[in-house]
Amino acid sequence: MNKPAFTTYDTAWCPGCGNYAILETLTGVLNQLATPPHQVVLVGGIGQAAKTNQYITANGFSGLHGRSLPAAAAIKIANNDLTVIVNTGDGDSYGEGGNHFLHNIRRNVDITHFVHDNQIYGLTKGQPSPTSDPCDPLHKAAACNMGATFNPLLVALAAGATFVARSFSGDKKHLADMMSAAIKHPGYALVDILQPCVSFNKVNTFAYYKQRVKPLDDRYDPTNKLAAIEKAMEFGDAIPIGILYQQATPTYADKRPELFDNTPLVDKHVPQSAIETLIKSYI
Ligand SMILES: Cc1ncc(C[n+]2csc(CCOP(=O)(O)OP(=O)(O)O)c2C)c(N)n1
Ligand code: SF4
Repeated sequence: MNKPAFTTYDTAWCPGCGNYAILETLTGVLNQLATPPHQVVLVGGIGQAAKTNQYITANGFSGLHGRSLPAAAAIKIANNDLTVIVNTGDGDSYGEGGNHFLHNIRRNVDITHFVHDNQIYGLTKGQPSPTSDPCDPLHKAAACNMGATFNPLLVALAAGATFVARSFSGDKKHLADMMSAAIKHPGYALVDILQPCVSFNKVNTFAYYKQRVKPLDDRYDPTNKLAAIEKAMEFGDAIPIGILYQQATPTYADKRPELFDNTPLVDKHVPQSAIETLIKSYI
């Protein structure tokens, strides 16, 4: 049997971490898609989830904390032939990278964003992240939000995202379906993946999510934005998983055809005189 194109390296994650299932599922999904590893770029910021790109045999780029999305968008704009996938945490995506999260959605560059959402900052040992549960007298976890908990799916919908989904690292079949659909979606695609952190989140555990996740039923219409907004507000005893919203909308490439003709930007010939004129215009 041929060796699969995408394989993994040893990781530095804790035994039992939800990130393992995400790594394994992503590797399987990439092997099923026809894109060869040299045309795939995995991007991360900083954090445990952000290390994913270091553990798969594809191109990788690690940005600053919170800066995975602008790097990913720039890579895609520079070379439209590449499949660009971000794997990073809830803190990196919605906290430090919150501003990029919002404005990247508006641009609708064709990149995929997998958020490993463990509802805490894992790498820095368990501080609350934007998605941590609200603090209440019965909350036993050290990490909880004194303010309002951030709802990433609702915010993504409000900002105009055209692919918004949730999955769970404990359901690999569901996760593979979501990942595959998100990568194929033209435009920015968000999958918020519930990912237990076994070392620092003792409340939102594997069993906690397993009990609560409920796949959307077959009658659910993912093109109905108002229904999606309603679904996105459900997060408690029942947590809906699946594609909450998907719509075909012009992408950044559709709106800037001069940048995305048959020759990727990175391969276009720019005469030296044009570069010199540009530099002189700044002096
Ligand atoms: C500008 C900046 N602020 C803070 C940090 C410290 N820091 C590193 S990772 C991290 C949070 C990671 O949490 P998350 O993105 O949820 O990923 P996880 O480790 O849980 O996968 C923080 C605060 C940093 N590296 N850079
Ligand atoms: S600290 Fe948590 S998120 Fe990080 S590797 Fe360990 S279990 Fe996973």
